[in-house]
Amino acid sequence: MLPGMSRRSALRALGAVAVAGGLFSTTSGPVSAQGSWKPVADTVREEYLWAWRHYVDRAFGADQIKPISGGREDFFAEGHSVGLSLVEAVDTLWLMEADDEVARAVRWIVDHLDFDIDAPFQVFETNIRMVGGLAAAYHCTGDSRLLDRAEDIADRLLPAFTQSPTGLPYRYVNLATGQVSDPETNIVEIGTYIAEFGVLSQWTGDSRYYDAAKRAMRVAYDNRTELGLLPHDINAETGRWRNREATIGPPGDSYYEYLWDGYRLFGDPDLKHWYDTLTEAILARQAERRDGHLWFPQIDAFTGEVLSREQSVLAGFYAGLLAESGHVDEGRAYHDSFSLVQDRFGVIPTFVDYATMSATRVDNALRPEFADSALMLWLATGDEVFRERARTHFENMRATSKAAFGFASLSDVTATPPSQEDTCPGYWWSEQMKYYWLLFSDTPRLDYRDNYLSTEANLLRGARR
Ligand code: IFL
Repeated sequence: MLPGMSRRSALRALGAVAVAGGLFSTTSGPVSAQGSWKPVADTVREEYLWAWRHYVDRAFGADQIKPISGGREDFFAEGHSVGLSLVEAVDTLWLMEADDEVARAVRWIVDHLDFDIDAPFQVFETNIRMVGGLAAAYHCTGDSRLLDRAEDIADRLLPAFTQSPTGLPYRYVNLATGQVSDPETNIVEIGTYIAEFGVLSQWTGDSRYYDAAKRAMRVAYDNRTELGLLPHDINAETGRWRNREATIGPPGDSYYEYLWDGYRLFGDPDLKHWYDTLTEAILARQAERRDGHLWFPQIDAFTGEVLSREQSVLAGFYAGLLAESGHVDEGRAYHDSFSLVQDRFGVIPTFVDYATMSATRVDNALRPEFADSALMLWLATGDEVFRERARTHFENMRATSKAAFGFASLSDVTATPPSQEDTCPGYWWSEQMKYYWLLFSDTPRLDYRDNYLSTEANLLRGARR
C-alpha cells in the first residue's frame, strides 16, 4: 500500500519518553487525530529555510557553511568550491515550494558554476552529489541549462572509466585535464553511477553513461566468491580483490543499492539478477539474529567467518533497500534493530558493536540513513511507526545539532550535551530534511506512487510540476 494515496482516519502520534541528555526515544503512543503530522512538516520546512538563509547570507556558492562560526569551506578541492550545498538543496527547496529560493540557486548555477578546474575530484562523490544534484534540479524545474551542466560534469568524469583497462573507474579525475589517479578503490566507488548516468543517457540519448556504469558493476559481480559474496576493496586496473571482507555498510553499501535502483529505473533484467543473487547470499550467509534482533556483521567473503560485529550508522539504509526490493520483514527487523540504538543513544553513533550494544565511534556526521529507511519502509508498508521513528530522529537532530548558523555534525553523541563540530555536510541539504518533508507533508509535488530518490536523495523521478 502507498501511504500517500490513502489517508488513514487516525494516525498514531509519537509517544516520546526522555533518554539521556533530554533526548527522545520512540514508544508506541496513543492514537491522535488525522492531520497531526502537518505541524511536524511545517517545522521541518521552517528549520530548512532558516538554515538556507544563513547559507545565502554567509556562504552562498561555497561548498559548505560552517554552522558554528558562520564560515565557509570547500569539499572537493581546496580553493575550488562548486556550490555543493546549493546544488544539493535545489530539489529539496522545490519540493518545499520555496520557489524564489529555487530561482536564486538556479541563477547561481547558470551564472557561476564552472567545472573547468585543474584539480583532482573524487569521481564517486562528484557523481552522487553534483551530477545527481544537477540532474534532480533539472527534473524538478525543467530548466535545460541544468541538464547541460549535469552533462558537462559527467563528461569530465568519463575518463575515469574509459582510461581504465577493466572499465572499473579510477577514484580521481582532474576535471580540466582528464588525468586519472588512484586505482585502489572499492565497490561503492566503482558501482554507484547507474542512477545518475542512466537518467542522463535516457534524457540525452547518449548511451555512453549507462554503458560505463553497468560495465563496472558487472566486473565486480563476475568476481563474486564461491559463497556469492563480494569483498569490498578492488583494484581498478587489475580487477582483483584487495581484501576479503564483505559488508553491507561502507564501502559496500550503495553498490547493492544501485543494482536494485538500476533495475527499478530502467528495467534492466541483468541488474535484477545480480541484485537477487547477491542479496540471497547476504541473507543466507551474513544475516545474524542476536537476542531476536537482526544484524549484518562483516564476514570473510571466501569462508563466511564473522570478522566484526560493529555496525556502521550508514548501514541503516539497508533496511529500506530490503523493504523496497520485496524483503519487507527483514527490512522491518533491521530497522527495529537501529531503532533500539536510537532509543539507547538519542543520536545513533557512527559505529556500535551490537554484541555489547556499546558505541565504538561516538561521532555522528549528521547521518541520514535511519530517516532514509524510515521513508522507504513507510512507503512499503504504510505503518505509522516509521513516521514516529523519523520524527524522533528529526527532534533529536534539532535538539543536538542546531547551531548559530545551521546544523552541525556531532563529535560525541554520548556527551551531555552532545558536542558539536563546525561543519555541515552537503548531503544534509539533500537527504534527511527531504526525507522528513516527504514523510510528513504529503506534498502535491511528489508522485508518491512512482518516484525515485538516489543514494544522495536526489529526486530523479516523480516530480509533479
Ligand atoms: O553522501 C551520502 C550518501 O547517502 C551516500 N553515502 C554517505 C552519505 C550520507 O551518510 O551514499
